[in-house]
Amino acid sequence: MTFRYTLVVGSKQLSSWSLRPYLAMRATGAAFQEVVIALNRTQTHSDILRHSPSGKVPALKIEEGGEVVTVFDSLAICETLAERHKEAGLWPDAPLARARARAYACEMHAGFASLRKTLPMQIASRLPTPELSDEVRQDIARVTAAWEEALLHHDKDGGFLFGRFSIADCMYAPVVSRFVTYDISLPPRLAQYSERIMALASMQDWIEAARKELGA
Ligand SMILES: N[C@@H](CCC(=O)N[C@@H](CS)C(=O)NCC(=O)O)C(=O)O
Repeated sequence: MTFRYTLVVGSKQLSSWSLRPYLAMRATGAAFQEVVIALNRTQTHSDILRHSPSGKVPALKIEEGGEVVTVFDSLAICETLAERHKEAGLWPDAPLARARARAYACEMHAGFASLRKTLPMQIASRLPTPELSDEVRQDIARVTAAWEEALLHHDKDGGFLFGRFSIADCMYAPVVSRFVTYDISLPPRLAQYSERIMALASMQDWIEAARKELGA
């Protein structure tokens, strides 16, 4: 059946939630149109509501068989893409690795509020490290411990958290970018992982678009 995708995202410099399904979409190789909504403007909310009933981006519109379905929420979009494009292998094949990868993705989706607040995504910028509270340090320690543990098991299989690039990597890619932006140093294995994520063609394209938003 033929289908058409439109991915609605927020400003690329800022919208960490939008980056996640964008990377998943790019990993499927499927064609898609993109609508970028500028965040932090007076009209942002009404602009988003024209596309997404949740009033939040990202949203994925799927036109198929005479129907248009809007999937909102980053993780729901990633899950939908994984199901519709099984060949992309967006979740690990092995059931136990898949279970762990899901736990990683959900932990990111639901948590790390202090880290997200103190180190907001500004993907095309390089900024001084701000004062880090104990809560932020705890978030950083938990993220880095989780990455270490996954990479220890799977590094040799492809260099991503669960070997092959997966939704777990999509979910953490904005955190990788925050560590780069705010110069948070990482141990060698994690620094290599960070370089691998930052070097993805999809990530580079997103960052280039963010630079253009800044007029750089
Ligand atoms: N849980 C949602 C969070 C989405 C979210 O908070 N998106 C922000 C942009 S990154 C947003 O749409 N903010 C609305 C606004 O700025 O008016 C998801 O995972 O997609």
